[in-house]
Amino acid sequence: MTQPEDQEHSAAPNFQGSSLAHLHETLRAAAASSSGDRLLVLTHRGPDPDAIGSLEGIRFLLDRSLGIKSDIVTVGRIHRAENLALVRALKLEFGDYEEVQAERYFGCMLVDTQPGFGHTVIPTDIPLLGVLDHHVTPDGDSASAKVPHLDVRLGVGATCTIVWDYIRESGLELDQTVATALFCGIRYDTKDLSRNVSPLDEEAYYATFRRADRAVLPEIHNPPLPRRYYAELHRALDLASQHGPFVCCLLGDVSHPEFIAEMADFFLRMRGASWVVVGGFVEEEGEYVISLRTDQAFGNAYPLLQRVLDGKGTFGGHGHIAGGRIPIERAEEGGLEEVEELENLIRAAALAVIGKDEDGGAGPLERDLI
Ligand SMILES: [Mn+2]
Repeated sequence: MTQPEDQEHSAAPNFQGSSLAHLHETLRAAAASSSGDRLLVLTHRGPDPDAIGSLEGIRFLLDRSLGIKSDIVTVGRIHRAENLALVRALKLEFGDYEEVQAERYFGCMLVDTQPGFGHTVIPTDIPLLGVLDHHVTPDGDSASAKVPHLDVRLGVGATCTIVWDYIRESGLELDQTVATALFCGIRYDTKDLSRNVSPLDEEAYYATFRRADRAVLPEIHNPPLPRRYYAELHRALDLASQHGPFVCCLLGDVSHPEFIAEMADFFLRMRGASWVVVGGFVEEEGEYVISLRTDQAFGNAYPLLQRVLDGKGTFGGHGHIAGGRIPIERAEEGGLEEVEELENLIRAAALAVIGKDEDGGAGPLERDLI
């Protein structure tokens, strides 16, 4: 499976006319044959700005344009300071997945993820009616194909852009909170239009920025960091090693998955680095989480992660970003040995890509960062 980035993948799927009308018709038909009168909206575990913005945007669209009341519920705590600041600054409120009462809902929708991803849970007793996403459908995901309103646009940099496209089609004017949330999603998933960007992302970025609350943007961009963050950063710097164009940082235990993604972005900024693998075991979630990044010149991250994971766990990606998760069987007992073994396999597979053998011989020289 490859990661196409050409223009045709930026377009909405052919819903025989309007995407908005198709979504509306799908939801209306489901609501008519159910006793539930609300729609449940979900995303992946530990939502990032693109997920958070998409959730807010879709709630706004459903309410104001389609007259459908919805509830947003999230799974997994938000840890990253920037993401917490986004929720706090915009006073966003999400429900708890554990408290969902299925009978209240005629259906559910997923944004910024698909049913086959390991970091995504959906209730089994609520029909999944819609998916808006920009990731490659994971291998073996048969559930996505059955979703009545499936809008997956691989060439688009942010799910917020897709949501904005629906809002634009509806003719609604963005309110300030929704515009700010959507802008943040597009800004962080495309790194201010510098990666995975399509013309639609550009349009959405400027349109949402025009209406965004500029006073809160710096607060979200540079929030205060907890003390613990600096300790974790110290460990990451200690553990990272460089092998020519490749930087590897396998952290053992880590407090939350967003830190892994953040470190991947951070190490990719190093001069001379063109691809990066960062991984760590998140005990709370019972999974080993891995992030892979490539620079503009290096090419797509997805097939590279496929090689590094070598059939383990679930993974996905778009453009220069890819991520995967591997369940740790004995997570309750700390999973120590298992994590160590896994990290050895990941390191060996990644080093094989740059021509190093199992013992780390041949290929580019290994250097500690510090
Ligand atoms: Mn996204």
